[in-house]
Amino acid sequence: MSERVFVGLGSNLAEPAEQLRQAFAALGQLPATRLAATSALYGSDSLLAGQPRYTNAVAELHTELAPLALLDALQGIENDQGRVRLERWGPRTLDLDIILFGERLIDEPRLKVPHYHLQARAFVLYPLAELVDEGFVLADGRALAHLLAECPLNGLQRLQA
Ligand code: A4P
Ligand code: MG
Repeated sequence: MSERVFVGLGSNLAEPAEQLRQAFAALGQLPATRLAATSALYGSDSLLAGQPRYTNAVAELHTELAPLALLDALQGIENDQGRVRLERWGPRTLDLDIILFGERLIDEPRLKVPHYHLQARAFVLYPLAELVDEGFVLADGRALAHLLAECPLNGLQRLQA
Protein backbone atom coordinates (compact mmCIF):
# COMPACT_ATOMS: atom_id res chain seq x y z
CA MET A 1 0.00 0.00 0.00
CA SER A 2 1.29 3.41 -0.91
CA GLU A 3 1.62 5.96 1.92
CA ARG A 4 1.52 9.74 1.69
CA VAL A 5 4.76 11.08 3.15
CA PHE A 6 6.04 14.62 3.62
CA VAL A 7 9.80 15.24 3.62
CA GLY A 8 11.36 18.46 4.86
CA LEU A 9 14.40 19.72 2.98
CA GLY A 10 16.95 22.19 4.34
CA SER A 11 20.31 23.54 3.21
CA ASN A 12 22.54 26.40 4.28
CA LEU A 13 25.75 25.66 2.41
CA ALA A 14 26.96 25.35 -1.18
CA GLU A 15 24.15 27.09 -3.14
CA PRO A 16 21.17 25.94 -1.08
CA ALA A 17 18.50 26.45 -3.75
CA GLU A 18 20.47 24.29 -6.15
CA GLN A 19 20.91 21.64 -3.42
CA LEU A 20 17.15 21.52 -2.95
CA ARG A 21 16.43 21.26 -6.67
CA GLN A 22 18.93 18.41 -6.94
CA ALA A 23 17.31 16.73 -3.92
CA PHE A 24 13.82 17.00 -5.51
CA ALA A 25 15.22 15.19 -8.55
CA ALA A 26 16.80 12.51 -6.36
CA LEU A 27 13.53 12.01 -4.46
CA GLY A 28 11.82 11.47 -7.80
CA GLN A 29 14.24 8.63 -8.54
CA LEU A 30 13.68 6.64 -5.31
CA PRO A 31 12.47 3.06 -5.79
CA ALA A 32 8.76 2.32 -5.22
CA THR A 33 8.20 6.03 -4.74
CA ARG A 34 6.56 8.85 -6.68
CA LEU A 35 7.34 12.53 -6.12
CA ALA A 36 3.78 13.88 -5.99
CA ALA A 37 4.35 17.57 -5.23
CA THR A 38 6.92 20.12 -4.10
CA SER A 39 6.41 23.38 -2.22
CA ALA A 40 8.01 26.67 -3.09
CA LEU A 41 11.44 27.35 -1.61
CA TYR A 42 11.56 29.44 1.57
CA GLY A 43 14.37 31.42 3.16
CA SER A 44 14.60 31.26 6.97
CA ASP A 45 16.89 32.31 9.78
CA SER A 46 18.91 29.48 11.30
CA LEU A 47 17.67 28.24 14.66
CA LEU A 48 21.26 28.55 15.83
CA ALA A 49 22.81 32.03 15.92
CA GLY A 50 25.80 32.63 13.70
CA GLN A 51 24.86 30.16 10.95
CA PRO A 52 23.98 31.27 7.41
CA ARG A 53 20.29 31.53 6.52
CA TYR A 54 18.65 28.33 5.37
CA THR A 55 16.67 27.51 2.29
CA ASN A 56 13.85 25.09 3.11
CA ALA A 57 11.02 23.30 1.32
CA VAL A 58 8.71 20.31 1.71
CA ALA A 59 8.14 17.47 -0.77
CA GLU A 60 5.18 15.09 -0.91
CA LEU A 61 6.01 11.48 -1.74
CA HIS A 62 3.76 8.52 -2.35
CA THR A 63 5.85 5.53 -1.36
CA GLU A 64 5.64 1.81 -0.77
CA LEU A 65 8.91 1.86 1.18
CA ALA A 66 8.76 1.10 4.91
CA PRO A 67 9.63 4.06 7.15
CA LEU A 68 13.18 2.94 8.02
CA ALA A 69 13.86 1.98 4.40
CA LEU A 70 12.82 5.49 3.38
CA LEU A 71 15.04 7.00 6.12
CA ASP A 72 18.00 4.97 4.78
CA ALA A 73 17.25 6.19 1.26
CA LEU A 74 17.05 9.83 2.40
CA GLN A 75 20.34 9.53 4.25
CA GLY A 76 21.82 8.09 1.06
CA ILE A 77 20.72 11.21 -0.84
CA GLU A 78 22.19 13.44 1.91
CA ASN A 79 25.50 11.59 1.63
CA ASP A 80 25.46 11.74 -2.18
CA GLN A 81 25.09 15.51 -1.96
CA GLY A 82 28.22 15.84 0.11
CA ARG A 83 26.86 16.15 3.63
CA VAL A 84 29.53 15.76 6.28
CA ARG A 85 28.23 15.47 9.84
CA LEU A 86 30.70 17.50 11.88
CA GLU A 87 28.38 18.57 14.67
CA ARG A 88 24.72 18.04 15.44
CA TRP A 89 22.70 20.98 14.08
CA GLY A 90 25.82 22.17 12.24
CA PRO A 91 25.62 23.87 8.84
CA ARG A 92 24.82 21.35 6.13
CA THR A 93 24.62 21.05 2.37
CA LEU A 94 21.43 19.00 2.66
CA ASP A 95 19.17 17.79 5.48
CA LEU A 96 16.18 15.57 4.72
CA ASP A 97 13.70 14.91 7.51
CA ILE A 98 10.59 12.74 7.47
CA ILE A 99 7.87 15.12 8.68
CA LEU A 100 4.79 12.89 8.37
CA PHE A 101 4.37 9.27 7.25
CA GLY A 102 0.74 8.57 6.39
CA GLU A 103 -1.25 8.25 9.57
CA ARG A 104 1.61 6.66 11.49
CA LEU A 105 3.02 7.62 14.85
CA ILE A 106 6.60 6.33 15.02
CA ASP A 107 8.81 6.39 18.11
CA GLU A 108 11.93 4.39 17.38
CA PRO A 109 15.55 5.23 18.23
CA ARG A 110 16.32 6.21 14.62
CA LEU A 111 12.98 7.70 13.69
CA LYS A 112 10.40 9.90 15.38
CA VAL A 113 7.30 10.84 13.35
CA PRO A 114 5.73 13.39 13.33
CA HIS A 115 9.10 15.13 13.31
CA TYR A 116 9.98 16.59 16.71
CA HIS A 117 9.86 20.40 17.01
CA LEU A 118 7.58 20.57 13.97
CA GLN A 119 5.41 23.05 15.86
CA ALA A 120 8.33 25.48 16.33
CA ARG A 121 9.44 25.43 12.69
CA ALA A 122 7.72 27.85 10.35
CA PHE A 123 10.10 26.62 7.63
CA VAL A 124 8.32 23.24 7.82
CA LEU A 125 4.73 24.31 8.57
CA TYR A 126 4.28 26.91 5.79
CA PRO A 127 5.60 24.79 2.92
CA LEU A 128 3.61 21.82 4.26
CA ALA A 129 0.47 23.95 4.25
CA GLU A 130 0.91 24.54 0.49
CA LEU A 131 0.57 20.81 -0.14
CA VAL A 132 -2.42 19.82 2.01
CA ASP A 133 -6.08 20.79 2.27
CA GLU A 134 -7.27 23.51 4.56
CA GLY A 135 -8.39 21.74 7.73
CA PHE A 136 -5.52 19.24 7.57
CA VAL A 137 -5.01 17.36 10.83
CA LEU A 138 -1.78 15.54 11.75
CA ALA A 139 -1.79 11.86 12.72
CA ASP A 140 -1.39 12.90 16.36
CA GLY A 141 -4.58 14.98 16.21
CA ARG A 142 -3.06 18.47 15.99
CA ALA A 143 -4.63 20.81 13.43
CA LEU A 144 -2.10 22.36 11.05
CA ALA A 145 -3.96 25.70 11.11
CA HIS A 146 -3.53 25.84 14.88
CA LEU A 147 0.20 25.09 14.66
CA LEU A 148 0.63 27.80 12.00
CA ALA A 149 -1.15 30.37 14.17
CA GLU A 150 1.11 29.64 17.14
CA CYS A 151 4.48 29.38 15.36
CA PRO A 152 7.03 32.25 15.32
CA LEU A 153 8.02 33.21 11.75
CA ASN A 154 11.79 33.49 12.38
CA GLY A 155 12.40 35.55 9.26
CA LEU A 156 10.52 33.16 6.96
CA GLN A 157 10.34 34.43 3.40
CA ARG A 158 8.71 32.66 0.44
CA LEU A 159 11.19 32.72 -2.46
CA GLN A 160 10.30 32.67 -6.16
CA ALA A 161 9.46 29.11 -7.22
N1 A4P B 1 15.77 11.00 13.15
C1 A4P B 1 14.78 10.83 14.08
N2 A4P B 1 13.58 11.16 13.57
C2 A4P B 1 13.80 11.53 12.28
C3 A4P B 1 12.93 11.98 11.24
N3 A4P B 1 11.60 12.11 11.42
N4 A4P B 1 13.49 12.28 10.03
C4 A4P B 1 17.18 10.72 13.42
C5 A4P B 1 14.83 12.17 9.83
N5 A4P B 1 15.72 11.74 10.79
C6 A4P B 1 15.20 11.43 12.00
O1 A4P B 1 19.68 13.63 12.21
C7 A4P B 1 20.03 12.94 13.38
C8 A4P B 1 19.22 11.66 13.47
O2 A4P B 1 17.84 11.96 13.63
C9 A4P B 1 19.25 10.78 12.23
O3 A4P B 1 20.35 9.92 12.20
C10 A4P B 1 17.93 10.01 12.30
O4 A4P B 1 18.13 8.65 12.70
P1 A4P B 1 20.79 14.23 11.31
O5 A4P B 1 20.13 14.70 10.07
O6 A4P B 1 21.91 13.28 11.20
O7 A4P B 1 21.35 15.42 12.22
P2 A4P B 1 20.81 16.87 12.36
O8 A4P B 1 19.93 17.21 11.20
O9 A4P B 1 21.98 17.75 12.62
O10 A4P B 1 19.96 16.78 13.65
P3 A4P B 1 18.44 16.93 13.72
O11 A4P B 1 18.00 16.72 15.11
O12 A4P B 1 17.79 16.12 12.62
O13 A4P B 1 18.35 18.45 13.39
P4 A4P B 1 17.17 19.06 12.63
O14 A4P B 1 15.98 18.93 13.46
O15 A4P B 1 17.13 18.51 11.24
O16 A4P B 1 17.61 20.56 12.63
N6 A4P B 1 17.10 26.29 10.81
C11 A4P B 1 16.42 26.57 9.68
N7 A4P B 1 15.99 27.82 9.44
N8 A4P B 1 16.15 25.59 8.76
C12 A4P B 1 16.56 24.29 8.97
O17 A4P B 1 16.32 23.42 8.12
N9 A4P B 1 17.67 22.73 10.45
C13 A4P B 1 18.30 22.43 11.56
C14 A4P B 1 18.64 21.05 11.84
C15 A4P B 1 18.63 23.47 12.54
N10 A4P B 1 18.20 24.78 12.16
C16 A4P B 1 17.52 25.04 11.06
C17 A4P B 1 17.26 23.98 10.16
MG1 MG C 1 17.98 15.98 10.14
